[in-house]
Amino acid sequence: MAQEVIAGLSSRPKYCSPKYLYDQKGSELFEKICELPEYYPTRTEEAILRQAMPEIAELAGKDATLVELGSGASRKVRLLLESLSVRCYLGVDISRDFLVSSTRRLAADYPWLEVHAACADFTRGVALPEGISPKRLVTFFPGSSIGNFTPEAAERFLISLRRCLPTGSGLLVGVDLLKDHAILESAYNDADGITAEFNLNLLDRLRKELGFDIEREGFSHRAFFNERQSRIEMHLDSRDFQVLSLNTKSIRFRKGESIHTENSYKYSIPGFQRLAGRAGFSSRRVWFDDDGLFSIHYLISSSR
Ligand code: AVI
Repeated sequence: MAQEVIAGLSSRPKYCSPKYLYDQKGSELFEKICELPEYYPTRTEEAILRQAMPEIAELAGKDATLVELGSGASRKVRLLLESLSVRCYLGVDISRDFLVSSTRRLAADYPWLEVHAACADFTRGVALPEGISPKRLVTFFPGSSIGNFTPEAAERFLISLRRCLPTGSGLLVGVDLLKDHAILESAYNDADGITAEFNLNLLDRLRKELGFDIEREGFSHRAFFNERQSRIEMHLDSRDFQVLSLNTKSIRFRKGESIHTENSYKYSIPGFQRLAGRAGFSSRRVWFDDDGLFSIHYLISSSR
């Protein structure tokens, strides 16, 4: 983490991988974001899932193994566990304590389910742990987390995922859709400032875990829609000129210079299907809400 963060802060423009937003506090703040009135993706995706469940169950078939990427609080997967015929569940998340407590709760609530947890950075690729060799595998990647990759990285990620899945495996993936910019921007600039807290928490983490002399008071949260790139960008803007130091390393900030902390790409349905197709996944079914806010795709991995 130290190496990656220093490399990001030493480059121009400065950036930090969004995966570092998710320590225990960051994961809790993200759960709060999901409840915000402005943050439409979570409730919209849940409503689509509920409606689509009979069809998803049919596509997934009997006795499936369900792998959830970025499982977080493992809330949405409960909808699947209650409607699909699932024998085995594997939650994968980078935030260890959060993962352990949420998969423990799942194991207690569904005693018939074989529950596994893997603390892993799935952005580096995915491999199934030993002992899991499913006949039918469905990977669940909700929340439009795929939008936090650049399209090129999303394609590479899907290719690496496909390579470790048996041919014909299902991928159920939530994808946020392009829409009115005002709706998008307010989802990342909520009135209660929870998204700002989530972003600024990264600085607390750099101070506590890496020993940076960095204070959140020196920065402010900024999020906007970049139309050309079709993405929301989240930044931490330096309020003034400042020099941060870590051991012998010093990092200078101009007033207004930012750390780019996250991209959240927004797709059209055909645009995402084309991307998935290039990665060797064919589209079986896509569901979306009446307002066209969010989509859920059921894709199948091919053999190539
Ligand atoms: C996890 N990910 C899909 C969220 C998003 O919308 O890009 C993270 C987030 N960042 C700010 N608000 C939510």
